[in-house]
Amino acid sequence: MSGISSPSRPARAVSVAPKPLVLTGELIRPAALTVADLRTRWGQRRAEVVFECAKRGPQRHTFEGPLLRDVVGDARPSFDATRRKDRSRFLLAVTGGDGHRTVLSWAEIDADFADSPILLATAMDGRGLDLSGSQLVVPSDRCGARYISAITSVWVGACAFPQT
Ligand SMILES: Nc1nc2c(c(=O)[nH]1)N[C@H]1C(S)=C(S)[C@@H](COP(=O)(O)O)O[C@H]1N2
Ligand SMILES: [Mo]
Repeated sequence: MSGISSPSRPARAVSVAPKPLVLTGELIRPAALTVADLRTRWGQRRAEVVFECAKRGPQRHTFEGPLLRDVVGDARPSFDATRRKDRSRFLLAVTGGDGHRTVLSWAEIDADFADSPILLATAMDGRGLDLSGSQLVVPSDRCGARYISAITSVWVGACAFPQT
């Protein structure tokens, strides 16, 4: 029999799902979360955004995902949650898969301060981000630099003030 059909090569297991996003820093309950965790364990918000990229001009996307505040809040930052002044000392540093990193202040996401609906996206334009990793969504930013993609970690902690 000619034309032996060699069985097609099995697709290489594309289980290259990214490492879970690590919540670290001054937290009582640090955690490692997959995009599936972010989708199933917290309520999902939707954000239609336009941000400006310095190189590529305006970018329009629809994102879905939980509020960063809800996710990080469940990791229990080690501030006194009943004191606004204590919460206002805290920062968050978000790192992407390529090392791009940005900071937020806790007050940006805190309901008693700026109350910004910043998301940890689980989907962009209707496609799950399970294989690429979560993306930070900052609807109030005019520029795209803080829309960190392929998030690997979110560090939470008090600002290290210089000793005086
Ligand atoms: N991990 C990572 N995320 C990143 C960047 C980056 O260099 N690395 N660039 C930012 C910048 S400058 C912009 S404008 C947006 C671009 O998002 P887009 O590629 O989805 O349009 O991604 C942001 N997120
Ligand atoms: Mo950009």
